[in-house]
Amino acid sequence: MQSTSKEIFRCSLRGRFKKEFRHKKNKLLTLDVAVLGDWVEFTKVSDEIGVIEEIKNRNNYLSRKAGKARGSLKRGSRLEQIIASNIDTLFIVNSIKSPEFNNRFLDRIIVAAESSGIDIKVIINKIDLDKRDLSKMWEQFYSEIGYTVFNISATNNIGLKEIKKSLDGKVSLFWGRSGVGKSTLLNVMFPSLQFNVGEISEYSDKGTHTTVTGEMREVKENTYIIDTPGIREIDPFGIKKEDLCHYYKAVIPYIHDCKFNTCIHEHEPGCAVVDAVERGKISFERYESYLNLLNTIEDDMIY
Ligand SMILES: Nc1nc2c(ncn2[C@@H]2O[C@H](COP(=O)(O)OP(=O)(O)O)[C@@H](O)[C@H]2O)c(=O)[nH]1
Ligand SMILES: [Mg+2]
Ligand SMILES: [Zn+2]
Repeated sequence: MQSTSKEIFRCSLRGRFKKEFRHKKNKLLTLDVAVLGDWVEFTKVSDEIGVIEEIKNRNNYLSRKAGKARGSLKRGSRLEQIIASNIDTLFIVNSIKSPEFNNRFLDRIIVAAESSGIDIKVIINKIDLDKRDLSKMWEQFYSEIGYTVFNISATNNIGLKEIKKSLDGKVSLFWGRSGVGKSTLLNVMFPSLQFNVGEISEYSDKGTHTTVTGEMREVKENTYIIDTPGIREIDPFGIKKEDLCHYYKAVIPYIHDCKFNTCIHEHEPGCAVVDAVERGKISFERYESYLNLLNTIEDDMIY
């Protein structure tokens, strides 16, 4: 919902949308018709209520596979859950400790965002807990691949100015696991936000899904931020095995030199990627991350 005059309307959808949106082009069924970040046309019903008439085309959107429990159609099929649309920058928020830095998790988010063509920046929070300077090592690792990395401590207000500077005039989405400090970081940069801190989201105690909708706020003229509930797992949606390499920046320069154009860079003969790993041109860590994700795609046949 968005009106230029900054009034807030609670909108419902015209019924026809539900049918129209069921079949997306190359993808499976999606969970949501209108999503956070969408620009819409709506008719005013009252001062607070409206009906959405049109959803504008999305410049991009970030999604993942929805949890298996919800809305499964067939065995093995997974719905697409859109986190938000029309995003200028995705800040992937991690912490170096509590919870422990998890580069595999980060890589999965990177793949999801790269496949959507979204600009990515990496945040490593809680450096006040980093006794062994691991955050520096990871900063270097991800910088070398080509991502901007911010090492910060939200509670100690270290490194936040740099992040704040890069938000102007944009829609920025903050995404990452539960407890890494997304809400804290946003509250420290913009005290008026008052996002809840320390909330365990995504699953209730019984293990069922709770709402996973984020929240968009305008923090300055034309500057929007989206806080999201923490996530526990992320499987990028709709990525085929043969396409995965396109979302690994470090691997891309080599993929056209493979002997077979069907190469998925696993153990095919004449694979230029494997060769580059052996020659130290691609870090083994990066390659292992690639293989790790490749293996999880194997099980999802339906697109
Ligand atoms: N030590 C430390 N704790 C932090 C930092 N940033 C956030 N926290 C704590 O981490 C917990 C989770 O923060 P929260 O913002 O709710 O995380 P979210 O789930 O990603 O939104 C809270 O107890 C915060 O006080 C930090 O820089 N250092
Ligand atoms: Mg939060
Ligand atoms: Zn190859």
